[in-house]
Amino acid sequence: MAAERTLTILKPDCVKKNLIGEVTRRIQEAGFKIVAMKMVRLTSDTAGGFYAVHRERPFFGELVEFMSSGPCVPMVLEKENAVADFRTLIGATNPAEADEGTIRADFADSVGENIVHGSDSVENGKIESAYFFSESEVVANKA
Ligand code: RTP
Ligand code: MG
Repeated sequence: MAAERTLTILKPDCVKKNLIGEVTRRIQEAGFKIVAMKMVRLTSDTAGGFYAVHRERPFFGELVEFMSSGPCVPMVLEKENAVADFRTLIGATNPAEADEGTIRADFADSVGENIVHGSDSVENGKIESAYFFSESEVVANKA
């Protein structure tokens, strides 16, 4: 059976701070295999669609504005227990509460601008991966 997958996005702050390499290195060092990757500039509509679950939250407008403020780098990652292990690697949503040595603790400025996204369930990982990647863009899906 294929290992579990999760969807991450290196958010616009990660790209602006020239941290694509460092964050990707940490992800790979932690044992995640990158099976899809691209750089995209989200629009308000595509950012809002991705985070539609947060539509009614007070921070939604800010979130959409931030996520469409510059290019970002979505990736599909594969590893045993990928969803939970990735959220451990990135740390809590608010970097002030994130464990020492996590990606958000080390690089994020605020709860809003927190460097990376990670899917919160296997099911959402599948939905989120399909939001960015067609079947043929996920290399491991090819024969
Ligand atoms: P993500 O979905 O990006 O991986 O983050 P998460 O699961 O740790 O947090 P979630 O509750 O899903 O929130 C999604 C993103 O919304 C922004 N946010 N801002 N200003 C605020 O209080 C606030 N709360 C959340 C963050 O960018 C968060 O990652
Ligand atoms: Mg979330």
